[in-house]
This record gives sequence, structure tokens and C-alpha cells, in this order.
Amino acid sequence: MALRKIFRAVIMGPPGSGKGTVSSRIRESFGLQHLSSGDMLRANIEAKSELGLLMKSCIDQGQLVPDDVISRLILASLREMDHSSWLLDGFPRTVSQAESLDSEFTVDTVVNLDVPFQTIKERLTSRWVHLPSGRVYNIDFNPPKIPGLDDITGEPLTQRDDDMPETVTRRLKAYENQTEPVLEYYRSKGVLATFTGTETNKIWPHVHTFLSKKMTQSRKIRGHV
Ligand code: G5P
Ligand code: MG
Repeated sequence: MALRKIFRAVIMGPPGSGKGTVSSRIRESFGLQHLSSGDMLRANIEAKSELGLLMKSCIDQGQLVPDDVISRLILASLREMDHSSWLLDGFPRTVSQAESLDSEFTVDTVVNLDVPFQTIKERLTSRWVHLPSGRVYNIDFNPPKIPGLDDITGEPLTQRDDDMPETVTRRLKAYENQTEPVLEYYRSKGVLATFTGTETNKIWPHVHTFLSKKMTQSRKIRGHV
């Protein structure tokens, strides 16, 4: 579906719930630009930028990076994407970040992936990523065509330093304490849509139907049917 009006969405869910996987499908189906806070931070680490080096220890320990740092980074990117439809993945992750976003942009909808923690732990230990693009693979679920290599570029895949089991446990704790309140924040604004399940392929058709309707409504409300 080609977008004719600006549509702005956020995808939320615990670490490993499939935000990156579902975001790729949303980008392909609806043409939204995908902005992942984790991918941006990892690109900074890879480039050995001052910010990346400062943030690396937070990320490796499974802690959130400071609100002001990530909000500045994301809002600057969103300002550059003026007049685009976008999908934010991994931001906002605290109520303070959600308030910063709200102060400049209106979010049309928030897709929340509700996946049990036990399912997540199993997935992350078999995840492989292509760092430059953020493409995500999984040995069981969506393996690369050639083991260890990215399907598109043929470049080597790596495992994330924060996918070690004890770090995953800390990331899930951070999610419960700091990110779950953001769900309530968006629920109270009437924009939260929750999709529960253990398999992305079963969740995805519901997300697709929901977003198709939402975008049609959004065009009607703005008088562009
Ligand atoms: P990130 O990078 O935002 P997380 O922890 O929120 O990291 P993550 O780990 O990237 O989320 P995801 O995107 O939700 O997970 O999930 P995914 O990559 O699509 O899927 C996980 C795995 O499961 C993949 O291997 C995929 O192929 C597989 N999979 C998907 N569906 C299925 C299925 O149905 N079945 C099976 N078997 N497998 C499946 O953030 C990283 C760190 O950056 C910092 C924090 O330190 C954070 O911990 N950070 C921030 N700090 C503060 N504020 C922010 N806003 C921050 N953003 C990032
Ligand atoms: Mg991700």
C-alpha cells in the first residue's frame, strides 16, 4: 500500500519480541521509514564515535542509555525526516522519552508486541545480525541463505554482545521497570494496540490488517480518501 499522507507509528515490545522483524515487514508493506534506536546506537559503537564508546558499557550491561542522550539523537533524526511517514522501533522506552517525542511529534498509533519472556530468551541466543543494515536472522526461524552471511550483501553476520543470557535477563528487568509504564502512557492516550502471541508469523497478519485500516482512517480524517 503506497502512503499518501504522513503516518507516524511506534513499535514496542520486550527485547526480542520481534520489533525488528515486524518493522521490516511494515516497511516493505506500507513504505514507512524505519528508525531503530538500537541500530543507531550500534552504528555509533561500530564507528567508534565518542557517543558510541560512552554508550557501549550501558548497552553491554543490559541497561538503558540516559534519556537525554537518546532523545537528542532520535529527535534530531526525526527532524531531518520532516514530512515523512515513519516507524520508531526501540524509542520511546521511558515515560520521559515519550514526553520528549510528544513535545514535537504526534504519534498516530503504537503497535505493542506482547510476547512471553520465556519465548524471548530462547530466541535471542540464536539471533545473528547484519550490523550495517540492522537485518536480523535466527538459526531456527529465519536462517540466512548461506550460514553466517547476510542475504543481500554477503557480508559476515555477528552476534550482539548484549544477547548473552544474563544480559538478556537484565534487559527484561529494565523493560518491566522502565518501559512498561510507557504502555500505560499510550493506553491513556487511546493509541495503543496490543498483539499477543508467541510466533511472529501468526501475529503479523493481525498487525497488517490493523495498520491497513488505521492508515485508511487517518487519510479519511485528514480528508484525503
Ligand atoms: P534494541 O536494539 O532496541 P531490544 O532489546 O529492544 O534491543 P531487540 O533485542 O532488538 O530489542 P526485537 O527487535 O524486538 O529485539 O526482536 P527481533 O530482533 O526482531 O527478533 C529477535 C530474534 O527472534 C531474531 O533472531 C528473530 O529472527 C527471531 N524471531 C522473530 N520472530 C520469531 C518467531 O516467531 N520465532 C522464532 N523462533 N524466532 C523469531 O536496544 C538495545 C539496547 O540499546 C539501548 C539499551 O541499552 C538496549 O538494551 N537502547 C536504549 N536505551 C535507552 N533508551 C532507548 N530508547 C534505547 N534504545 C536502545
Ligand atoms: Mg531490534
